[in-house]
Amino acid sequence: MRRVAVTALLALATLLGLTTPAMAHNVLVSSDPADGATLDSAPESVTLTFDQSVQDVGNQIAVTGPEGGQWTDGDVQVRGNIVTVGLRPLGPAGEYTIGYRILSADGHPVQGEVTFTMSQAGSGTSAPGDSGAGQSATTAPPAGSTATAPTRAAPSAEGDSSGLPVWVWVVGGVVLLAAGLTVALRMGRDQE
Ligand SMILES: [Cu+2]
Repeated sequence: MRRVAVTALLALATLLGLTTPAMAHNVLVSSDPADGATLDSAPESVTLTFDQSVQDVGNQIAVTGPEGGQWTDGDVQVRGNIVTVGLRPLGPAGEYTIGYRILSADGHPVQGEVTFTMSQAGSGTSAPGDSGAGQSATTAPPAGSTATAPTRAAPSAEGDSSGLPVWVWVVGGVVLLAAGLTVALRMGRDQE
């Protein structure tokens, strides 16, 4: 009867072991500029480094200045786990917010923010027409929005798996374990 409990434990361990890496979203490891950095000269680009490869589909980085303008220049580039975007020459001193939304290796979008502060004003001006159609693609979407994600970035499989949150797997594992132990205990009692 011990063997049944051991089998149940092994099954649970296997289940968690196999599913945990596949379900883990990308995590931002570092950035340049670093989060919270104070700079006296403007960076020419933003680099975000993640712990896993980023899928090169529909990634967005928006850099919002202290007065609200947008400061990215050009398209977002992906190289493995590194995502970069160019910057216009920066303008006013103050806090800039790097908002990102990238497509995780597991197919889920991951978004977050990094801020840095310019201690001295530059001579640049923010991108014109912040509300224009051309700029909306580089503006960070509101939390929870999928409207701006390209359709390719939202395959039905993504919706399916995101509809099955981690707690379902955890509860499933616990139920499996409990069932295994119950069977093991019952069998033990029957034999004694
Ligand atoms: Cu995920």
